[in-house]
Amino acid sequence: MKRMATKRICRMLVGAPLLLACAVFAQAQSVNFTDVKPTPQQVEWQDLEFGVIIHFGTNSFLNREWGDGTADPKVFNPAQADPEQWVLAAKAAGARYVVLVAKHHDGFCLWPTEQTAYSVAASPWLGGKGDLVRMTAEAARKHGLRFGVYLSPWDRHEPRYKDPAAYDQYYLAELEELSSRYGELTEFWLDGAGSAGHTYDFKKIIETLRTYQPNAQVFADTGLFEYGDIRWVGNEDGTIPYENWNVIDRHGFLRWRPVEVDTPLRKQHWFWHPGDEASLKPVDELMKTYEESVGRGGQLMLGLAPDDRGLLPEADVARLKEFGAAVRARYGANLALEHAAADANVEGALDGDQDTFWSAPGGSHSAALEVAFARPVTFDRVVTMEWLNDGQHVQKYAIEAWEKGRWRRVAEGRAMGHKKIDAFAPVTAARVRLRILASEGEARIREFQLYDTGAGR
Ligand code: FUL
Repeated sequence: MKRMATKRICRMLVGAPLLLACAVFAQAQSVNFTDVKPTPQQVEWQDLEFGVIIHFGTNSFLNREWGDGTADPKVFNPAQADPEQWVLAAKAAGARYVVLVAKHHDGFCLWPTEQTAYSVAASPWLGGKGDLVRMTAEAARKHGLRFGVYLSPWDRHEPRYKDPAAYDQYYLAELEELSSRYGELTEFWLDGAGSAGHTYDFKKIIETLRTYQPNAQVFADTGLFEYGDIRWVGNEDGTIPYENWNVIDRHGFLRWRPVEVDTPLRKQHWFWHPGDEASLKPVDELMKTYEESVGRGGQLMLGLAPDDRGLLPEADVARLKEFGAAVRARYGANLALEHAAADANVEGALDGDQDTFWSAPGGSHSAALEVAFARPVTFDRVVTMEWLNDGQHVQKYAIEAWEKGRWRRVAEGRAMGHKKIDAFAPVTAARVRLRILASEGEARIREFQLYDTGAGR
């Protein structure tokens, strides 16, 4: 808006020297972080909250994490490869999308690409007729999950890798296959590992992807930041440091770059390794990861690894199911739904419907959203969700409970964003309020939810 106004003023002014003045004037206008808004695709992607990334390939047969590109394709021979089993296990955990590593750093392709012989087509699996990208995409869609791919730029097999221009052509042709043959890609993972010192034509890569997949969200780590729509958190521990803001500054430009945190289900390992069951993360740890990723307004990407049969191990499947059940047990029964009558505006935050929201008075910088109950309720968690379509507005907030004739603060925070989980010792009250202590532009709250999780009791 501000920029359009500047243009209009500049058009009214005549004369070349004034061009400079216009440029300075435009520069001088500060852009606040709340002026930066997400794209509709970013908003939609943020609503997915939780996805899985699947690593499977020759490494799964050779007890390796980073293959060196010399593995014989003949080692890839899973007797029971079943992407539907992977997808169902992910769904039971609550995941809403699946990213398949179509090519890892070893260069082995999980689809029968026309660009190299180093693929499933050269393996004995299904007589060389198999296509794991297709099978996984179809399984995901069949069960209502979105699909995406990881195509490693770093390639330790392909001889053309030594010649950046020739390798770009190779990578672009692979990308064209992936983005034109398998339906909609929700996420495209651009991994930076191993690529230091190599030059890629990332501009062309993104251009090619966008030709076929205008809505795909490009995941990129900080080194490739300008090509991404979403950013890597910077660790693989499953934690998003708080505070987490969606708008970050890069070289003086503010950009909406929501964060994704990737962490494997088995500690340290993205691929399956034999005898590694002890590294399967316990439910408590997964819950902590969930609360420190989704609960801090970011995206959780959990790594799953089929074994040398091509199946997720039974223990992993069971753990995913337990984890999904634990999240539902904690965050399935929203006590705010039992509130006493509220006006239509407040109702927007209490109705459990993420498509409606409470709006603080227009232009306000502070406000309160109060909820009353017919009888006192006991709760130890509050989940708040900000309506982000118009930007991230809430800069400081508090949760307060009415106790013994006064408001007591039980939690406070700064960034709220897509979803914020606040935990505290159990509180029993018949009135609870969310106080917006500072917002740039009026606060809009999609959900204000209360839970009694019993955690730590
Ligand atoms: C990293 C890779 O080096 C790991 O092997 C794994 O694929 C992880 C998801 O991304 O950068």
